[in-house]
Amino acid sequence: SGEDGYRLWLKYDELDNTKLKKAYIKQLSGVYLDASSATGKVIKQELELALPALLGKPLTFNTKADNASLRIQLNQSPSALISGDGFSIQSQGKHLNITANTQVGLLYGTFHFLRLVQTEQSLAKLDITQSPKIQLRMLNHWDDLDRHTERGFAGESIFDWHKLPDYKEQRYYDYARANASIGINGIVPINVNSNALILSPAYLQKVQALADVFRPYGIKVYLSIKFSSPQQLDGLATSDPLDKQVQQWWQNKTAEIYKLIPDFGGFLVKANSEGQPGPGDYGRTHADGANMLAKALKPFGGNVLWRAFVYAHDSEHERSLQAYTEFVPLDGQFEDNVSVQVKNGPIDFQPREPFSPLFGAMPQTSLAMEFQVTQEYLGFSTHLAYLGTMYKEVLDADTHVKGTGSSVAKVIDGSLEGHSLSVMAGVANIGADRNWTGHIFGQANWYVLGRLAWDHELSAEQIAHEWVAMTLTHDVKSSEQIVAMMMASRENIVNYMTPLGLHHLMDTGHHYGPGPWVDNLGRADWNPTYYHRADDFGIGLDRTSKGTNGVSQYAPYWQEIFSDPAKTPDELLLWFHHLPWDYKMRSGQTLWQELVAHYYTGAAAAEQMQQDWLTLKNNIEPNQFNQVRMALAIQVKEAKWWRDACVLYFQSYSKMPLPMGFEKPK
Ligand code: GCW
Repeated sequence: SGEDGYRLWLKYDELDNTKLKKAYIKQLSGVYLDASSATGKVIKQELELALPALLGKPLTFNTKADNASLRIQLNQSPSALISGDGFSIQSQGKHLNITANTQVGLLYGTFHFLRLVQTEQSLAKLDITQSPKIQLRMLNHWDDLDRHTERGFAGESIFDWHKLPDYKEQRYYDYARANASIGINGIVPINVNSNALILSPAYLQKVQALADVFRPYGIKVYLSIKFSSPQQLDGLATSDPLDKQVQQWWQNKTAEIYKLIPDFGGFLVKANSEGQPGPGDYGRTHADGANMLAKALKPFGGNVLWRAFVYAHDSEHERSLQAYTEFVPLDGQFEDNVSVQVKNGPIDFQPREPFSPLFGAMPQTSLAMEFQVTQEYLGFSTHLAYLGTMYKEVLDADTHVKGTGSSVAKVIDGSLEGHSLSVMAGVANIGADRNWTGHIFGQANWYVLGRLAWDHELSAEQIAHEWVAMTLTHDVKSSEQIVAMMMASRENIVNYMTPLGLHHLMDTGHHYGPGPWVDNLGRADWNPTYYHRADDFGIGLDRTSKGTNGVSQYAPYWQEIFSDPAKTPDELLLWFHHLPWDYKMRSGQTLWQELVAHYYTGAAAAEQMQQDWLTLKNNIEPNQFNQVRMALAIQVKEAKWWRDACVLYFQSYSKMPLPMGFEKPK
């Protein structure tokens, strides 16, 4: 059918379950909604697009609520059972009522209702009430103004700044629909390695045009800003956050923005990290910088998202320690409209890292979660990695800072310390490719990010099932097979890239493919050898008190576990310990044997995934089938490349034979 993935999970192909379709048609004989608001119009459009297509029958709109079977209406007085843009979907006799306290809540309720139809759920006796667990659910694009996308593997940026503000691509609307359907309500269209130009009057008009497109979908625009903008744009002598003129400049600029965009979301800032300017240039702290912006935004209701991804060029601290050492002393100093945005792990979006020790360590500060959706270190858009399992692993991790049950999710959603500002952000994997994400399965990572930001208690598996049903197939056996593939996919990659807690073995700069031997880069902590420390004795980075003492940044509960190789979970063993090649593992095998086994298991699993996919040929649309088939062929080849490169390289230190059962790499 030429399906190329453009329609994402909003395909709305006619249901082939005729019995169910008949039941739906009966239950959905007429729709009542008030489409007078901009969001109301969007709801109506979506229903007009979706229901006739799904049901193969034109849709009737009723002018009176009494006659309609599906009724979409604001609560007459706000319901206390719902918070924010939450919604209810309830059966009432022959009616199905979608209610909310806000227009955007109605839009979310409508998308949830459509999801029930798309995933072929019964519409009888519904009693659903949902509110978002996290307030700001965001996508961060690392897109430059010239449409280059940093760490983007799906074509150039979807944002065409040249043609804005006058030319508004259909793609912007479809992007907004997709985001609204999963509850994403904030986007940052430009890179954190920012460009001061974005705050110039000409560009602000372009931003305004985007904000106008997104508003009816409940999506606010935020901007990454360059901390040196006052100097770069208007020739001020300094950008020192304690300078009165600089503060005034930001206040004026903020007022200028809100004149154009009354619901502007705020600023995202990467400061004093990887060459970006920041308050540190003037001997000021991150809190000084963030608070200056926060004060400018506060009168308008805007927020500052201040990133904790810092590692100073002159620091003596091991890189994974630096965010904590710089930020924890500032706890309590940030304005209440600031959230400190922390990457999920202490280094940089590796296939597996422990949770960042910052989570739980700044009780007086709102902490935002930054996940990476784009697969910078996970095989770009050619390797199939469903990241739902990884996000869940981090969200469910127990920090133990306030005893058992102090999960990272509770830190993020504000419930652990009583913060009202809560944020989850994903670094987008979206580009101008026809299928948006390069790999069809990359769409699932965009999807799961939004779904978990809405409700982090959903399981990765349940979300995968939804996505498969809406995107690929309703065939029960096939879906189960695909979901199983997805659920195992990230661990497979960990196995053939960085098993047992290894990390940062990727080749330099691009981060694609193996480079464990690289040891000649300008900074010690850019070199893979710095992290794996393979030598004649053994392998791994000692982060106990005898080593870098990274363990000291965790709660006592984890310190005890991570300090002892016998207690450290296998999957993080070499993150925390440097151990001899013949170290006895839980399995009874030596470390060397087990390391090799992981590499081989991972590569074999990639091959298995390819075999499994080929069996699905008749149940997947040919174009989607072929896209995935070709990507899997690349993945299989490259999984072996990873396996062989790493095993042979590490063998040059272990000097041990490959364990029985594993052939010599060809
Ligand atoms: O993961 C690293 C990337 C950089 C990125 C940086 C960051 C935007 O390699 O490309 O820059 O992190 O998160 O700021």
